[in-house]
Amino acid sequence: MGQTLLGNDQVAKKLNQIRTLMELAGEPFYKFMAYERAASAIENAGPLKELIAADELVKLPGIGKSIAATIMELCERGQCGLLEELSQRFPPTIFEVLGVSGIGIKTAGTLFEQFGIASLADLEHAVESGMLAGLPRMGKKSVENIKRGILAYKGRQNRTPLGAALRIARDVLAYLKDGPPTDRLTYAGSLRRAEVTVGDIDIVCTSDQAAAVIDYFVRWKRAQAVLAEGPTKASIWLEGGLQIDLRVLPDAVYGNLLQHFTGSREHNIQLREYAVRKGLRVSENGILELETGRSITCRTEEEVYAAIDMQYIPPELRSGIGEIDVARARSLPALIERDDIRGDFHMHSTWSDGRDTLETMIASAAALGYEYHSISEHSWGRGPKYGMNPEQVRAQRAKVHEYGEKLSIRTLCSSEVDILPDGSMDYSDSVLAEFDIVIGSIHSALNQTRDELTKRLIRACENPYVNIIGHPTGRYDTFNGYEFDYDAVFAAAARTGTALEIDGQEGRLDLPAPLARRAKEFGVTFTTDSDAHAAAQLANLDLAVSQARRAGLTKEQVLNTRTFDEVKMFVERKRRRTA
Ligand code: DGT
Ligand code: CA
Ligand code: CA
Ligand code: ZN
Repeated sequence: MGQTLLGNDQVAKKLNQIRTLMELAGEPFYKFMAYERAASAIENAGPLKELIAADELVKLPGIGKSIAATIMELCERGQCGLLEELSQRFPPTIFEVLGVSGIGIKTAGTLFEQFGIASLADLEHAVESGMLAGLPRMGKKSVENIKRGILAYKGRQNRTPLGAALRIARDVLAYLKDGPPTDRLTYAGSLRRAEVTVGDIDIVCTSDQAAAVIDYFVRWKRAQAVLAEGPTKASIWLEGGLQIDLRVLPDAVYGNLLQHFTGSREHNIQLREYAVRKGLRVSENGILELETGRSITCRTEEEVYAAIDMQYIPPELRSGIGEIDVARARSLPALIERDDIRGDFHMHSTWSDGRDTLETMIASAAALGYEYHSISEHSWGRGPKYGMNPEQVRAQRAKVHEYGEKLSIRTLCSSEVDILPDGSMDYSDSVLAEFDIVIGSIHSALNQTRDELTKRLIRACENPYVNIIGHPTGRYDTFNGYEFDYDAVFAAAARTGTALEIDGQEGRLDLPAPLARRAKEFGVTFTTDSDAHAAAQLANLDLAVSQARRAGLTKEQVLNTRTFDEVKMFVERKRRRTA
């Protein structure tokens, strides 16, 4: 075979499209799930080009001859017969409809087959005309859900996920550091506030050579177009339409500049209103004392907040939802910091669906300076390819300890055990009891009713051996997560001594910060985990910490800031209490 047109991620994306369209077309479960499994295998495999060259595609989990042929076709032509055929039946805009939360694949299928609803515009029209509400089995609540889903979908359009935006921001900062001299240089805006998605990337910088910096910035090789270019600011567009704004000002106002462009808009408006009552006018150029006409410039953000007579507010808390009052009363929590983290409870190796070997994962965790960590593979219900049976669990345990000792990192033997549809666990209690710590996660039957899901999660909390509920809402990219009675589950978690995870995997960030903030009110303990499926993804724990900060969590509320012995005590306490 000659060149490959598509890489792993693109092929996986197309396989997932096939999967969705097959389900839409009414194909049986086992058939379309085969493509989902194949997509996941490709995402986690080495470069396709090499696999194909070595004729090793069929060695991947869940990939037989026919799917392998589809994958090779995709690589070679960038397209395949199967997807072309399916695309004839469904227009590409059907994915807009599928992206609206509140609409499952079944509903989308019915809406398309019977009413020709094939795009977001069609769907909006059906809602507005009242046609949707007139359909059988379409209650008021479902219509409301779909309405909200449409709004959320539109809001998400053209926004970039936090993890991806951070990588681009680091690249552009590195590029700028190599250019004309700058004093201070960082990112601001929603990215610095660690919002789950960002509209654009805002870079602020101080330099006495603004013109040269701007000129260098717009010449970045990844800029597809220059949107604006002035003496102190410029905007560029990258491939795919992501915008980067740059502002350059003198170093004396760096604090004012950074504070202004970190936002949020709501936070800044409220801050200014409060400042005006104190006789101060706040802007990106400084703080003006209205009575004297004196201008206060701030080299740091801390000075800005001090000048307005309030406690420093960390960027992650600047949402304009009451933080200004709390800062005036000097009662902000001391937020958890990345340096407080002593370990990571959630990661996978090649023993389940991870991409790197057990030894690599443990060595990489040790290299991050962690005191402890746990490898938490999937339980056997995930199927023989990804899930481990109890014998494999025991075999792995010996290896984990062996590598751990060699690398002087404490190891907790763990598992990410499926919470079955009835709330029981995918291993028996006696197998669960052998683990040092257990994560319980929902991966199947996501379409249960709210009531069933609530009971399911509460029952998992009540299991004496379940210590952490993994990615509790199941949110993933544009899927908003399954619905359950949040308060009831949070209360159960607090009552039973079960921690709730803030999963840092890029698509997840689950619990979402607003729900974590709510759970905190119930006295819940949290974990911040990477859920890494490759060594490089261990860094995703940073994203989890950023979301914990947005939720206003302190280190005391997060289990993996505690020592190894304290973690053991947390586990023991629950076993004694509920066993
Ligand atoms: P995004 O980009 O939609 O994810 O959200 P932000 O918050 O990054 O918004 P962006 O990029 O428009 O502006 C960055 C910050 O700069 C924003 O949070 C507040 C400040 N800012 C920018 N333009 C204005 C403005 O015209 N008025 C006010 N009050 N603040 C502004
Ligand atoms: Ca922005
Ligand atoms: Ca901007
Ligand atoms: Zn999981």
